[in-house]
Amino acid sequence: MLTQNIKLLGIPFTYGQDKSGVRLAADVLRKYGLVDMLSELAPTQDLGDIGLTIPKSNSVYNGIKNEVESAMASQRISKFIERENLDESFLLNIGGDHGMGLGVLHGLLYQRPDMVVVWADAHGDINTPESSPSGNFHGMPLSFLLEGAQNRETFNWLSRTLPANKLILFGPRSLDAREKEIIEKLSIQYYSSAEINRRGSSAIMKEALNKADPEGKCPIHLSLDIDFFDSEDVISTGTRESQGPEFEEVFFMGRALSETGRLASMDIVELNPEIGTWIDVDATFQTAMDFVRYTLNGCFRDNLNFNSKNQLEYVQIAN
Ligand SMILES: [Mn+2]
Repeated sequence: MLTQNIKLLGIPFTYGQDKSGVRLAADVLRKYGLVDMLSELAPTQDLGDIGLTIPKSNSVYNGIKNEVESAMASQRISKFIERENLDESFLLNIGGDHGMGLGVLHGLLYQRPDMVVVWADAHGDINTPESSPSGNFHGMPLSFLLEGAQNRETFNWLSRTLPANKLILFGPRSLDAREKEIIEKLSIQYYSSAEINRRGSSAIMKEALNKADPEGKCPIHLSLDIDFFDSEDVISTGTRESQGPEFEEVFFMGRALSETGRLASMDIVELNPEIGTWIDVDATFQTAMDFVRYTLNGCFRDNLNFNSKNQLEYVQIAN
């Protein structure tokens, strides 16, 4: 499956953690020229930002902060993605915090039920509401996708789950004890940053994809939490962790995925322009731009006849 064009979607989801600056990331990337950059690679349509205007209550219910808001926003994201025609489109989602991952993947599973998910992150994001030390929803989206969580009243609209063998956890180095138990119980593929630095992203990714999809047929989704980068390399994000992958290994991961010809969607989340000095913010957003260009260039490198004047018309979504 080869995608022919790019759809860009901003998802200003902030309910998964305490810092509101993540809502601004998509617009900051647009100011950095993201749409023009994408348009040089393939016809690009900017779908605008999904309107997530439910006020944040900061109340805790059943172990989750902002449970009702998170559930409503997740459902809205899922519905939006279900209804979008993605037959020939690469979907690029800009967060928002990583709590948006539940709605994104639930929507994408409708379109691409056999997809493989690479979750590149300093953390596991696989806590259940019961196991989470913080109650922050951005540490839970994977547990909801794997187990369903339909038993929770606010999430009873969930109708799809991600098979555990289709998930690859790439780079976590800060796992809670209960998260390790869940990963072992479900036999989820898991590669630490230390292993990435020892063996290299490319070799590991080939092995991991081969295990998840031995026939090499399934579309791939990359969910990149910018805190996957080492805490020295990327500053403007909410939960930095040291001992991350070498800077270039992150890019090699992107290239290894694009070279399969099956990378069909990607999230970039947890960019926060309100954290750090302006120099930190600039470096962080430039790094995100570089990663997107490097990776998508690999996806669309065969698109030699593309002329950027073919750019699809800009459409502002109605909310
Ligand atoms: Mn994350």
